Amino acid sequence: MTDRREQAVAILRENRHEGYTIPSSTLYPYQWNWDSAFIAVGLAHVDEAAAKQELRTLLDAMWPNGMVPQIAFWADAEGYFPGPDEWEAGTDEVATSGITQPPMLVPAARRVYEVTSDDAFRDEMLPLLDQHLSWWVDERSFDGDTVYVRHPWATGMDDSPAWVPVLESFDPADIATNLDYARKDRKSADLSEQRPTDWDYDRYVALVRQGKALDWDESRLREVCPFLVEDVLTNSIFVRACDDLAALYAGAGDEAKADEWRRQAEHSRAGMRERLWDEELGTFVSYDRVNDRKLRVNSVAGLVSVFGEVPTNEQFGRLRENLRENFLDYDYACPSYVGPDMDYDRYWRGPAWMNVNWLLADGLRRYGAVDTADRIEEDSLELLEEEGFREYFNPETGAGRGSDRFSWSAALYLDWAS
Ligand code: 9WN
Repeated sequence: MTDRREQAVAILRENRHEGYTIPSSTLYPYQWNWDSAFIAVGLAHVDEAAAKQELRTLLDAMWPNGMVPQIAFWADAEGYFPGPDEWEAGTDEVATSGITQPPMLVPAARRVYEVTSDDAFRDEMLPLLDQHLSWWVDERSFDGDTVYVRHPWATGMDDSPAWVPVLESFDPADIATNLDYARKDRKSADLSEQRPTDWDYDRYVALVRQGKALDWDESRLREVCPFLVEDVLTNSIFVRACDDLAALYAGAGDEAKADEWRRQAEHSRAGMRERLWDEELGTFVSYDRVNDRKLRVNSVAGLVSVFGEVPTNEQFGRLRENLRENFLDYDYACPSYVGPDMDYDRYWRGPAWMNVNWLLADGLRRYGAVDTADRIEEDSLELLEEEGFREYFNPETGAGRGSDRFSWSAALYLDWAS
């Protein structure tokens, strides 16, 4: 075992609580949705039982309506805002946040199943994953094809420049009566430069307080929430999740269900190709349903559409050109965003993230773009070898940013290095 591999295993062990793994002991002390999915992918290489348990615990936090929350507050912890009191959401079993995150847990469950060949695990997962993806279709889709989210935190790319026009379209004071709060995430001067701005946070908090005031009632929020966005990243992962659920059903011999989810994947892909493609930028973009407009930003999120095999061959040609010209022109692949106001050090406004590189490399291989996928994986491994398991990295200098001993960076290292 290399030193780095041993360290990755140690970080996952350190960050492990009862049945789940926290993303970071300094910044994120609870269970997070898509973090647990990436963590399970890595754990499957070193501790199969823990990998399965990670996903079970996440699904234990699923709401009766099928929503899997962004955060599950299984145990008290200090140092994170907004905590359980701020959200006032959850189930009889566990307090949670009131929003979700990209349904990465389905591709992760398929991965864990493939590594473990545990049919009982697959059969236990199937109805739960089905319930979750059905929730997206029933509760979070205007047209039955693409799905929407109602908070920037739900996209996983919190301060992506794509959200700025939507966040500018409302006054936080119009949707929340009380806007007092204290951030807990800027634990050092460096972190202040690497985390979202106060302007962003004011809007994040206002959206949380609006949701809480309406008891997280989906139908009421659909009427009044100013942030209803068909996020390209969420949709790409959703499409892949439908395909992966279909594959799991097919393996279990349930052809009818497999067919149902294959059809959903095709339908959602078609909706994305029709509404989210931007020929000029050469990528897929997100869509603002409240103001009925494309959010035309060259974010790595659009490139991750390959993870769901969304681009047609023609679209892939353009997207690959865009990737090569605009995203691979840095020492380290792949910046999260390129364009005006790109900031190499600030969160989702420029830095490279390991989970996105992982999704992108996986998708590029599906299109046979092996060299590009290799370049992204090699850069990622180099960053992790040189800087350690940081949360994100400056794409020009490679300097580690954000939290250290970050779980999904450790987990995905184990996947790449095995
Ligand atoms: C809000 C846990 C999460 C990730 C997100 C990342 C960051 C949280 C925050 O950390 O968001 O969910 O407080 O900044 O943006 O992708 O899941 O690692």
